[in-house]
Amino acid sequence: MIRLDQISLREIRLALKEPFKISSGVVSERRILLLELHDADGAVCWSECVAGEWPNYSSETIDTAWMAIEAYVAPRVLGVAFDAPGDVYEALDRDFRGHEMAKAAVEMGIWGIAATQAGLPLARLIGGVRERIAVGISLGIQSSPAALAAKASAAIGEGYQKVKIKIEPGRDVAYVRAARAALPDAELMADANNAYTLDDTETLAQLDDLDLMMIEQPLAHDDIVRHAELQRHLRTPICLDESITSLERAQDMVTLGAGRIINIKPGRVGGLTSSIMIHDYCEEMDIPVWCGGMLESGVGRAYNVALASLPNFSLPGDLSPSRRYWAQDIVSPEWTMTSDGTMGVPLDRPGIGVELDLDRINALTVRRAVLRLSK
Ligand code: OSB
Ligand code: MG
Repeated sequence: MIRLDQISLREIRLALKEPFKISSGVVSERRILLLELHDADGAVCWSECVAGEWPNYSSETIDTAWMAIEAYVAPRVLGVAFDAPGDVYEALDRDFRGHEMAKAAVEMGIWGIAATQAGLPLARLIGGVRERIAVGISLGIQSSPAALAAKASAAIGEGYQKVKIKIEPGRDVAYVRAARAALPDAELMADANNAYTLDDTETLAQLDDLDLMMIEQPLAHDDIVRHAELQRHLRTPICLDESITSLERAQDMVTLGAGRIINIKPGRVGGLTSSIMIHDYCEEMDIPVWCGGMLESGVGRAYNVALASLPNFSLPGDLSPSRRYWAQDIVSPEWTMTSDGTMGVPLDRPGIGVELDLDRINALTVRRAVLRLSK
């Protein structure tokens, strides 16, 4: 049984090694919302809310998530007894629309608490089967096709099993073509973050000649129907990211033929239970899935790694090692990748598998709140 008696929120600032540019915005320093959850029996676990600085990926931001956790999520879990962590998703979904990232941060932390209580690694508690997971890299929009080709080649040289190329109108076909010319055999894909409309079908169809694994979220962030139309004109599989916010949206994608692959981000779908439901459904429907990323610190990464150890996560995730993002992560051990492009799933200890560097986190903290049951 789980019954939380305290959730501490804090915001830390962590500078990315280099700015990360996507079609809808650029970020140089992450504002990261960390949660420290306390169970009444003494178990403690940390989690991370993946909401960004601006509402350019989804409508949520770190500021809306902070407010939503304080005002709506925490009151639904503090002091409430849950038999199992799998019960939390429904309790947060009922008569409570949206705010998936805010909900997910708490829901995932409760899974972390449950793993700690059970004495199991989180990956095992959720049914993970892999000891190592395949790692890809997501490259932000670069200044020129040549700069992109150089970055992509360096990444393949380091062992990454997949290179994802961010594109936007005017920085698409020529960029991807340059990467393909440099890397004839590499697993390449593109991610448009909603930058196109059906009027761009001809441009997107040119990518068909470049042998991409998939094109991620070319059309609007909440669209399914137009993606189905676009998929009819493309040989390359469409992968949906932003549009898949729940199991029902995954079912819509499959029913309408709006895509053939799903990028699962637990923050986007309301947590691990929802992620597992989407994973299981896709496995039944023969839809491969992979774990997306939101430039997480080592805390959020722990949950992604556990999730990616499930059987149908058959494609490399956006799950790069700590050093790809940060001069120094906030966890130990840091997340590392071996030269075969894999990352180990921590299986040697209960819980999320990493320790937090509290001194460092305190030094990086710019805002705190402690939420308790008001008695
Ligand atoms: O669309 O997958 C995306 C980062 C922020 C917002 C959206 C996306 C991304 C990434 C980063 O691609 C992947 C990573 O964490 O390495
Ligand atoms: Mg994406």
